[in-house]
Amino acid sequence: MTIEQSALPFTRRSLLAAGAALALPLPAAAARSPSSLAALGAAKGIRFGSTIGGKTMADPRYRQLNAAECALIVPENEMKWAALRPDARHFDFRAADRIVAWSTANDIGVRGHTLLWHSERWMPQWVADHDYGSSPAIEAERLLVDHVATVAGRYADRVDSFDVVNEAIDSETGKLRETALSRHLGAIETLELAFRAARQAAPEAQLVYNDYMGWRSDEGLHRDAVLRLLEQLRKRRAPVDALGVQSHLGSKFSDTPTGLGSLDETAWRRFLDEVTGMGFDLLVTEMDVHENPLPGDIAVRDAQVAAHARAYLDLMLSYPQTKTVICWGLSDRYSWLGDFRQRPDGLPKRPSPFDANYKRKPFRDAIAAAFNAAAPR
Ligand code: 9MR
Repeated sequence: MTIEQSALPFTRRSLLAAGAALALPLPAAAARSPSSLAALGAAKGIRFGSTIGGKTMADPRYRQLNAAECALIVPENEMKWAALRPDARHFDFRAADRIVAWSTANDIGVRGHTLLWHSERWMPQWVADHDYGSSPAIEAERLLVDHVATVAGRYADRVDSFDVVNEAIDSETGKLRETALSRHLGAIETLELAFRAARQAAPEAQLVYNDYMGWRSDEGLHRDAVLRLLEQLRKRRAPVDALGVQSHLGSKFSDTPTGLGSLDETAWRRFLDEVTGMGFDLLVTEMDVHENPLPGDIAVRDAQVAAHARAYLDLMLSYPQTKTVICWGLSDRYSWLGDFRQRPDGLPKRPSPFDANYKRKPFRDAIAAAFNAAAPR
């Protein structure tokens, strides 16, 4: 197995060479019709996108759907440490390169996710087991800065927005998580370092803090903690441009058809007002609707998912700072939610804008309608 170790930036030419292995290209610009979500969003200054990678990258119909609807893609897993870093010395860029090459050939933008997932659980085990030596802070800093500089530098030509840090807060306690890196560097220092290294490696890119705080009433602790974190990062002059609002909507807790949870729109607007008041842009980075607590009947369920998504997008797009909307997958066939806490009635999940056979659902039309109703930005 060859492992790509080069830290050199990836040129367009090598990207295209890497993409030649796939049946490429689709005439994507032509494939995106004026009624595509990409075009409807673009008419208002909004970039619409979704994830690709793994099984979805291997499915030609999914790739085609993606190219037809999206102006932007995010590798679902392929730019995470767990995918790029077999160990402390090597990088394996093959899967990420294929996605970037495909997006280039199809005239689709790319977001990077994520330069640091600040959660021990989602980092490769070797990061915890690593020998940090007699000057552990220096070694932790070297490891982190080397990773961020190498990955952000490699893709700086093609990726104009990075989730630099993902999910740094424990939503149960509101505290910053502790990781192998932060044990040596300090938590806020670790995050600040990641942002500084990203700015240096990709000076033109939008740098984003990405998290899953949302508009449900039970998410107040998480919202407050995110605000405190953003304030701290601002105070330290860390180069953070925007907040990524993941937008995994719905409730994962209810096993009865009780609806999508109790919302606190006032608190949510207050939160967004504070974030934008500090000068941050907003992105919807991972939208889907976890519909376990909705009735099984497909027409009823799809209509409620769509209504929920529409209300949410109308609110988010009422902020001119929201210029990117990304779904975490386009088709029910592949959603991560399919593997996550089955519905109590055992029916297949329907959290995405297209069904398992790539047929558009009311959720897809709700996104289109929200774009049509949005003010230009
Ligand atoms: O959808 C992703 C799933 O395939 C991975 O197994 C998982 C762990 O890497 O991450 C999922 O994506 C997550 C994203 O990276 C961060 N926010 C929550 C997403 C859904 O769990």
